[in-house]
Amino acid sequence: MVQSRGALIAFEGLDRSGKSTQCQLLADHLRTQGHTVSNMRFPNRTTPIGLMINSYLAGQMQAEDHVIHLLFSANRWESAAEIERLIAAGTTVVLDRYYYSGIVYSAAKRVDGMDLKWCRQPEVGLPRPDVCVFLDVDTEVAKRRGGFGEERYENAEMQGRVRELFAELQARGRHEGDDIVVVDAGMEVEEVQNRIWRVVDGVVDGVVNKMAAEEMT
Ligand code: 2DT
Ligand code: MG
Repeated sequence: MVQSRGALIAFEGLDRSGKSTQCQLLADHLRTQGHTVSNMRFPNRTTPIGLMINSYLAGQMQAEDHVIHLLFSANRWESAAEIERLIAAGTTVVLDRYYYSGIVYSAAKRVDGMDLKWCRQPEVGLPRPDVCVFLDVDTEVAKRRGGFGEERYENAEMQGRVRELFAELQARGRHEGDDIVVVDAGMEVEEVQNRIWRVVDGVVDGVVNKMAAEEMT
Protein backbone atom coordinates (compact mmCIF):
# COMPACT_ATOMS: atom_id res chain seq x y z
CA MET A 1 0.00 0.00 0.00
CA VAL A 2 1.21 3.47 -0.85
CA GLN A 3 1.82 5.72 2.16
CA SER A 4 -1.03 8.20 2.57
CA ARG A 5 -0.25 11.90 2.57
CA GLY A 6 -0.50 13.70 5.88
CA ALA A 7 -3.38 16.03 6.73
CA LEU A 8 -3.00 19.79 7.12
CA ILE A 9 -4.92 21.11 10.10
CA ALA A 10 -5.10 24.77 11.07
CA PHE A 11 -6.24 26.24 14.39
CA GLU A 12 -7.57 29.76 14.61
CA GLY A 13 -9.19 31.89 17.25
CA LEU A 14 -8.82 34.96 19.38
CA ASP A 15 -5.98 35.39 21.83
CA ARG A 16 -6.68 33.21 24.93
CA SER A 17 -8.99 30.86 23.04
CA GLY A 18 -6.77 27.89 23.94
CA LYS A 19 -5.21 27.33 20.52
CA SER A 20 -1.70 26.46 21.66
CA THR A 21 -2.96 24.02 24.32
CA GLN A 22 -5.30 22.30 21.88
CA CYS A 23 -2.64 22.10 19.13
CA GLN A 24 -0.42 20.21 21.56
CA LEU A 25 -3.20 17.93 22.81
CA LEU A 26 -4.24 17.11 19.25
CA ALA A 27 -0.70 16.29 18.18
CA ASP A 28 -0.33 13.88 21.13
CA HIS A 29 -3.70 12.33 20.35
CA LEU A 30 -2.82 11.73 16.69
CA ARG A 31 0.56 10.28 17.66
CA THR A 32 -1.07 7.72 19.94
CA GLN A 33 -3.03 6.64 16.87
CA GLY A 34 0.21 6.05 15.00
CA HIS A 35 0.41 9.25 12.95
CA THR A 36 3.57 11.24 12.49
CA VAL A 37 2.78 14.82 13.48
CA SER A 38 4.59 18.11 13.21
CA ASN A 39 3.49 21.34 14.93
CA MET A 40 4.11 24.78 13.47
CA ARG A 41 3.00 28.22 14.52
CA PHE A 42 2.57 31.50 12.72
CA PRO A 43 4.00 34.00 12.96
CA ASN A 44 7.17 31.93 13.02
CA ARG A 45 9.26 34.40 15.00
CA THR A 46 12.57 32.59 14.45
CA THR A 47 13.28 33.70 10.85
CA PRO A 48 14.61 37.15 9.85
CA ILE A 49 11.11 38.14 8.71
CA GLY A 50 9.68 36.64 11.90
CA LEU A 51 12.04 38.74 14.00
CA MET A 52 10.72 41.87 12.28
CA ILE A 53 7.15 40.76 12.96
CA ASN A 54 8.07 40.13 16.59
CA SER A 55 9.49 43.65 16.92
CA TYR A 56 6.35 45.06 15.33
CA LEU A 57 4.06 43.15 17.69
CA ALA A 58 6.17 44.18 20.69
CA GLY A 59 5.83 47.82 19.62
CA GLN A 60 9.57 48.20 19.08
CA MET A 61 9.19 48.70 15.34
CA GLN A 62 6.66 50.63 13.30
CA ALA A 63 5.51 49.41 9.90
CA GLU A 64 3.09 50.62 7.27
CA ASP A 65 -0.06 48.46 7.40
CA HIS A 66 0.29 46.95 3.92
CA VAL A 67 3.95 46.23 4.60
CA ILE A 68 3.35 44.32 7.82
CA HIS A 69 0.49 42.43 6.16
CA LEU A 70 2.84 41.29 3.40
CA LEU A 71 5.53 40.34 5.93
CA PHE A 72 3.06 38.10 7.81
CA SER A 73 2.20 36.49 4.47
CA ALA A 74 5.86 36.18 3.44
CA ASN A 75 6.48 34.48 6.79
CA ARG A 76 4.06 31.75 5.69
CA TRP A 77 5.51 31.52 2.18
CA GLU A 78 8.95 30.85 3.64
CA SER A 79 7.49 27.68 5.23
CA ALA A 80 5.23 26.67 2.32
CA ALA A 81 7.65 24.25 0.67
CA GLU A 82 8.41 22.62 4.04
CA ILE A 83 4.70 22.13 4.73
CA GLU A 84 4.20 20.59 1.27
CA ARG A 85 7.19 18.32 1.80
CA LEU A 86 6.00 17.09 5.21
CA ILE A 87 2.47 16.38 4.05
CA ALA A 88 3.69 14.56 0.94
CA ALA A 89 5.92 12.42 3.16
CA GLY A 90 2.93 11.39 5.28
CA THR A 91 3.36 13.77 8.21
CA THR A 92 0.26 15.47 9.53
CA VAL A 93 0.96 19.15 10.15
CA VAL A 94 -0.89 21.07 12.88
CA LEU A 95 -0.76 24.86 12.51
CA ASP A 96 -1.26 27.30 15.38
CA ARG A 97 -2.66 30.21 13.33
CA TYR A 98 -2.39 30.47 9.54
CA TYR A 99 -3.64 32.69 6.75
CA TYR A 100 -7.09 33.14 8.28
CA SER A 101 -5.44 35.21 11.04
CA GLY A 102 -3.42 36.96 8.37
CA ILE A 103 -6.57 38.02 6.55
CA VAL A 104 -8.72 38.86 9.55
CA TYR A 105 -6.30 40.78 11.78
CA SER A 106 -5.22 43.06 8.95
CA ALA A 107 -8.80 43.66 7.78
CA ALA A 108 -9.79 44.45 11.39
CA LYS A 109 -7.52 47.50 11.31
CA ARG A 110 -9.98 49.18 8.97
CA VAL A 111 -7.35 50.65 6.71
CA ASP A 112 -8.81 52.11 3.52
CA GLY A 113 -8.86 49.48 0.79
CA MET A 114 -7.59 46.66 3.03
CA ASP A 115 -10.76 44.61 3.14
CA LEU A 116 -11.02 40.82 3.44
CA LYS A 117 -10.70 40.41 -0.32
CA TRP A 118 -7.55 42.50 -0.61
CA CYS A 119 -6.00 40.86 2.42
CA ARG A 120 -6.53 37.37 0.98
CA GLN A 121 -4.60 37.94 -2.24
CA PRO A 122 -1.03 37.33 -1.01
CA GLU A 123 -2.24 34.10 0.66
CA VAL A 124 -3.58 32.59 -2.56
CA GLY A 125 -1.58 29.51 -3.45
CA LEU A 126 -0.35 28.60 0.03
CA PRO A 127 -0.94 24.97 1.06
CA ARG A 128 -4.62 24.71 1.81
CA PRO A 129 -5.70 23.10 5.09
CA ASP A 130 -8.00 20.07 5.04
CA VAL A 131 -9.80 21.77 7.88
CA CYS A 132 -9.54 24.93 9.91
CA VAL A 133 -10.76 24.57 13.50
CA PHE A 134 -11.91 27.92 14.81
CA LEU A 135 -11.94 28.06 18.61
CA ASP A 136 -14.68 30.48 19.49
CA VAL A 137 -14.71 32.30 22.80
CA ASP A 138 -16.46 35.54 23.49
CA THR A 139 -14.22 38.39 24.47
CA GLU A 140 -15.50 38.26 28.09
CA VAL A 141 -14.37 34.64 28.55
CA ALA A 142 -11.04 35.46 26.93
CA LYS A 143 -10.62 38.35 29.33
CA ARG A 144 -11.39 36.16 32.35
CA ARG A 145 -8.66 33.75 31.22
CA GLY A 146 -5.98 36.20 32.13
CA GLY A 147 -6.80 39.36 30.29
CA PHE A 148 -4.91 40.93 27.48
CA GLY A 149 -1.18 40.76 27.02
CA GLU A 150 1.17 43.53 26.12
CA GLU A 151 1.34 43.04 22.37
CA ARG A 152 -0.14 45.10 19.59
CA TYR A 153 -3.73 43.98 18.75
CA GLU A 154 -4.30 42.74 22.33
CA ASN A 155 -7.09 45.13 23.23
CA ALA A 156 -10.86 44.76 23.51
CA GLU A 157 -11.70 46.84 20.45
CA MET A 158 -9.42 44.94 18.10
CA GLN A 159 -10.42 41.53 19.51
CA GLY A 160 -14.10 42.35 19.03
CA ARG A 161 -13.58 43.28 15.39
CA VAL A 162 -11.41 40.23 14.78
CA ARG A 163 -14.17 38.01 16.14
CA GLU A 164 -16.75 39.60 13.84
CA LEU A 165 -14.52 39.27 10.81
CA PHE A 166 -13.76 35.63 11.58
CA ALA A 167 -17.53 35.06 11.51
CA GLU A 168 -17.72 36.82 8.16
CA LEU A 169 -14.85 34.81 6.75
CA GLN A 170 -16.54 31.64 7.92
CA ALA A 171 -19.85 32.61 6.28
CA ARG A 172 -18.02 33.33 3.02
CA GLY A 173 -16.04 30.14 3.37
CA ARG A 174 -19.17 28.16 2.77
CA HIS A 175 -19.25 29.68 -0.70
CA GLU A 176 -15.55 29.97 -1.36
CA GLY A 177 -14.67 26.44 -0.26
CA ASP A 178 -12.75 27.19 2.92
CA ASP A 179 -13.57 24.47 5.39
CA ILE A 180 -13.88 26.26 8.71
CA VAL A 181 -15.39 24.35 11.64
CA VAL A 182 -16.37 26.41 14.67
CA VAL A 183 -15.86 24.79 18.08
CA ASP A 184 -17.16 26.46 21.23
CA ALA A 185 -14.00 26.96 23.25
CA GLY A 186 -15.70 28.44 26.31
CA MET A 187 -15.95 25.03 27.99
CA GLU A 188 -13.47 22.98 30.00
CA VAL A 189 -10.29 21.98 28.18
CA GLU A 190 -11.27 18.31 28.02
CA GLU A 191 -14.70 18.99 26.56
CA VAL A 192 -13.22 21.29 23.92
CA GLN A 193 -10.57 18.67 23.21
CA ASN A 194 -13.15 15.93 22.67
CA ARG A 195 -15.09 18.04 20.21
CA ILE A 196 -11.96 18.90 18.27
CA TRP A 197 -10.84 15.28 18.13
CA ARG A 198 -14.21 14.19 16.75
CA VAL A 199 -13.90 16.70 13.91
CA VAL A 200 -10.23 16.08 13.16
CA ASP A 201 -10.41 12.27 13.38
CA GLY A 202 -13.07 12.42 10.66
CA VAL A 203 -10.93 14.66 8.48
CA VAL A 204 -7.81 12.51 8.91
CA ASP A 205 -9.79 9.34 8.09
CA GLY A 206 -11.11 11.13 5.02
CA VAL A 207 -7.61 11.90 3.79
CA VAL A 208 -6.49 8.27 4.28
CA ASN A 209 -9.62 6.77 2.73
CA LYS A 210 -9.47 9.07 -0.26
CA MET A 211 -5.94 7.86 -0.97
CA ALA A 212 -7.07 4.24 -0.64
CA ALA A 213 -10.00 4.84 -2.98
CA GLU A 214 -7.80 6.52 -5.58
CA GLU A 215 -5.38 3.62 -5.43
CA MET A 216 -8.14 1.16 -6.29
CA THR A 217 -9.30 3.05 -9.37
P1 2DT B 1 0.41 34.85 18.50
O1 2DT B 1 0.04 35.52 19.78
O2 2DT B 1 -0.44 33.62 18.21
O3 2DT B 1 1.90 34.57 18.41
O4 2DT B 1 0.06 35.86 17.32
N1 2DT B 1 -1.34 37.88 13.37
C1 2DT B 1 -0.95 36.59 13.21
C2 2DT B 1 -1.51 38.74 12.29
O5 2DT B 1 -1.84 39.90 12.43
N2 2DT B 1 -1.30 38.24 11.02
C3 2DT B 1 -0.91 36.95 10.81
O6 2DT B 1 -0.72 36.53 9.65
C4 2DT B 1 -0.74 36.07 11.95
C5 2DT B 1 -0.32 34.66 11.75
C6 2DT B 1 -2.44 37.66 15.59
C7 2DT B 1 0.56 37.14 17.31
C8 2DT B 1 -0.43 38.14 16.78
O7 2DT B 1 -0.24 38.30 15.36
C9 2DT B 1 -1.50 38.40 14.72
C10 2DT B 1 -1.89 37.81 16.97
MG1 MG C 1 -0.50 36.45 21.36
